[in-house]
Amino acid sequence: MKETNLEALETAFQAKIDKDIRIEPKDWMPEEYRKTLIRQISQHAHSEIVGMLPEGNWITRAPNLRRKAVLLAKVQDEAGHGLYLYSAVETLGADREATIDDLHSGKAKYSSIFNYPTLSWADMGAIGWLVDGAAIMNQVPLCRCSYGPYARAMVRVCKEESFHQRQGFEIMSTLANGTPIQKALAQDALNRFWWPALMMFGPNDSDSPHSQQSMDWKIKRFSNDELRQTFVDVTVPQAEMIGLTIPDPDLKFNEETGHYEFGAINWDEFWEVVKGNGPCNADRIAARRNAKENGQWVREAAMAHEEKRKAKQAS
Ligand code: FAQ
Repeated sequence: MKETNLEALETAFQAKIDKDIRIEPKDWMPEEYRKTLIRQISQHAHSEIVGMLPEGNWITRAPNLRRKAVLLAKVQDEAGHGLYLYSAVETLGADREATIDDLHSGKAKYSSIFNYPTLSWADMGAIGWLVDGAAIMNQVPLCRCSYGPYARAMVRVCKEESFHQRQGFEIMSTLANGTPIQKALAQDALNRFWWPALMMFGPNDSDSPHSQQSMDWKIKRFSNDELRQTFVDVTVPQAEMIGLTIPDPDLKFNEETGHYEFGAINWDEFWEVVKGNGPCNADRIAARRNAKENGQWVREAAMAHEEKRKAKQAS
């Protein structure tokens, strides 16, 4: 393509973004915009699917029928989110199977948070409250993302995530108001999930190579640090309300700024987990690989059935 032609296309594309006009799959887009979206949306899809594992582990051990039904529904919602997101990736010309193979080979990233173990029932509360809470904080602005299919998928995802967040907070609140042992379980879950939840928002803005371009393209509407701060400001009073303590001796409210100041995040831990060396990375990938291999016969049977149906219809 001629230089001037390309420049004109790029200018028209940015003008659309600046006017908040959505970019749709058949519209012209810069290759880097397409690549950025494929990267982010596929990582997001993988996170939803891998994110089913830590909670799936507790479905058979939920303390009563109501809790079991709710947890089952939540984990199924996450599968649904993964499916919308893989479909959104396909609208960009990416091959779904290839993106999944990248997850299984360790090439593709997924959220660091899902590489931590779920040790007690209280972890189901902490995940809903903190992990879904952080996910909503990050995903509500994505409903206004410049890429149409991603933005539309996020609307439904966010509605479901907000139910997830509330059910998690309700578990935490029940445990925190229960026996001393139940309260201790809730506090222990908060202690283990607090810092990994803050890491979910990604590196500090000064160390985030993609943020500026993604903000210029209105893929991201707020920076990693802005969203993390909002999450802390919203979540600390919730912990106080149910009598739990945030595990951060440096946490304090700044009257002047109206924000909570918090302690240093352990970025070495974050990057180790992202690189594949977290407590559960190997287990998570092995579980996904097994699911694909063990499900092969189901896919083959479904295809054979479809072929038979088509042949019958044709005759
Ligand atoms: N974990 O330059 P940035 C959920 C990577 S869904 C692993 O700041 P960007 C629902 C990043 O990819 C949770 N890697 O990157 C649920 C990049 O690496 P690359 C997932 C991370 O894209 C709840 C590098 O670091 N949500 O929880 C992480 O501008 C409960 C540099 O970073 C989404 O995916 C991390 N935490 O900003 C399910 C939302 N953070 O690609 C089950 C959509 C950063 O160059 C149970 N994604 N990295 O190799 C986003 O909003 C963005 O992609 C960010 C990162 C904010 C995650």
